[in-house]
Amino acid sequence: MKPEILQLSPVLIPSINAKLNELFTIRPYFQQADKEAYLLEHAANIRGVISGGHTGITKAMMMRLPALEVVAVNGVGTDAVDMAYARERGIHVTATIGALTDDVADLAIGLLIAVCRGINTGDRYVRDGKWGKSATPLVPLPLARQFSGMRVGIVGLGRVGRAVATRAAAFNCQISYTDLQAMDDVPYGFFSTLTALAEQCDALIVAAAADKVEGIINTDVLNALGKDGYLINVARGKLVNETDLVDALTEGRIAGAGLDVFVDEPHVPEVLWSMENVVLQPHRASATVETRTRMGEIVVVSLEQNFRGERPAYSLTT
Ligand code: 8YV
Repeated sequence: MKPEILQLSPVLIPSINAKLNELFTIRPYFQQADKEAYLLEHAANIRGVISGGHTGITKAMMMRLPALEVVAVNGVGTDAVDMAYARERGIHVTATIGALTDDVADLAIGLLIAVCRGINTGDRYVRDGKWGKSATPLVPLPLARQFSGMRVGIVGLGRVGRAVATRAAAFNCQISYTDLQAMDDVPYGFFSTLTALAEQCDALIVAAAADKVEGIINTDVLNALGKDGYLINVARGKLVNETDLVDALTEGRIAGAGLDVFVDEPHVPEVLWSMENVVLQPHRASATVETRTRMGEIVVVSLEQNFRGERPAYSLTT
C-alpha cells in the first residue's frame, strides 16, 4: 500500500505532481471545501505531509496525525512549523535548502531596481498613453534614483543574504550587514544593530529567517533608514512591523519599498496599492519553473528517503 500524504499547499509543477501521485496516495487537503470532514476521514492513515514555507504546519495539526513521520516543506522557511514539537515526536521536517537562493536574491535586486528606477511607474506611463502627450514631457515623470553604487544593508547574511550581497557587489554597491554575529569569511561591514545598519545605508534588504524574531523593522529602523532610503523584504512579512512601514511610507519618512511578503498573506494593506514608490509582489520570489522544479524534487526525494527507512538528507529536526 502506498504511503498516504496530506498535502497542505499546492505544488505547481505537473511533472512533480505526477511523480508524487505515482509514489504516494496524495490527499489534497488544501483543495477541500470541508477540511474538517476530510481530516476526520483520513487523519489516522497520514504518514507524511507536504506544505509550503508560508503555510507550514501547526502543533495542533500534527497532533491530529498520529502516524505522521515526515513533513516535507516545499520551501526553505520553517518558521510556520512547530519544530520543537516535531523534534519531540521524532518527525522529520525537511526544507528545500539551497534550491531557491538564487531566485530570491534575484527578486530582491529586481525589486530594489524596480522601485528606485520607477520601472512600474514608467510602464504605467507608457500603457496609459501618456508618453509624448504632455506639453512639458519631463514634468509627469520625475527622474529616478541610481541603483549602481548604492549603499546596501543586508538583514541576515545567510544563503539568500550572501547571494544578494554578491549581486549588489557586481553593481558596485557598498555592502554591509547585520546578523547575530559578525562573520569572518566575508569582506562586508558588520553592524550589531539594525538601526546602526539602517543609518548608513540607502537600501535595507531583509533576508533573515523568521523563526525567532518578528517586527524587527520598526519605526526606529525606518527613521534611521531615512527619507532617501528604500526597504526591500523577500523574507517574511512578520519581520516588518507593517503598521510602522505603512506610516513611514505615508508620511514620506522613507523613499519607497519593494515587498514580496506580508504579515497576513494574501492581504496587502490597501493603502500601499496606490503608492507609486512601492512595488508589490504576491510572495513569488521562488516562483520560477527551474526553482520550483528543484524544490519539488527535494520534496519527492525527502518523502522517498523517509519511506525507505532512511533519515531524509534535508531533515532539520532529526
Ligand atoms: C514559497 C517560501 O513561496 O521558501 C519559503 O519559505 O516562503 C517560498 O519560497 C513557498 O514555500 C511555496 O510553497
